[in-house]
Amino acid sequence: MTLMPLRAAVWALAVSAVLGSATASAHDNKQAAAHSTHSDAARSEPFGQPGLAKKVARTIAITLSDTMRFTPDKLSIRQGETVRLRITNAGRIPHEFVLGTREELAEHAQMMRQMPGMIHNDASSVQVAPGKSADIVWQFSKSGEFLFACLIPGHREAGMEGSVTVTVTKPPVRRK
Ligand SMILES: [Cu+2]
Repeated sequence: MTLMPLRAAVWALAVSAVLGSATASAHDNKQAAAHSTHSDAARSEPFGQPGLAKKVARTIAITLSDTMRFTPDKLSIRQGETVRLRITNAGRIPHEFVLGTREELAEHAQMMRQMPGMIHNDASSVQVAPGKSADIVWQFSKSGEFLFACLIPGHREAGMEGSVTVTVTKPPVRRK
């Protein structure tokens, strides 16, 4: 359970930076924690790790819409592949893209309900303003089934969720 407090702290920092002082004061202690652990930001997650731009194998364009959908909403990735997710908000209201395990997203959604207006911005999540795009470069170093969702209250519930399948690829057969 060391993961969640750290992420909570990082997000609280982002919220403090964006919202007014009334909210910021409530997060001062977490803000300090976020500073002290900031160098951990590039660590690996159960669903992979931040990728290097020079290792990007392909770019996948994902559109976020006010109909509470991601297009596409299913991604297929080979284990080890580094991809650039180019996330475009085609709607008129803010949306976000948060990548994670099913369990993590459920916990994050709970936090969002407690802290409305919270902004997700770290290596595996981004909030995108209407008409804007943002990139996430991610290496899917672990196989499995993962999710992405918009955790703005009400959006995921309305269907704003997608899945990532990371498949193990066999090493190439070497012939002599
Ligand atoms: Cu949304």
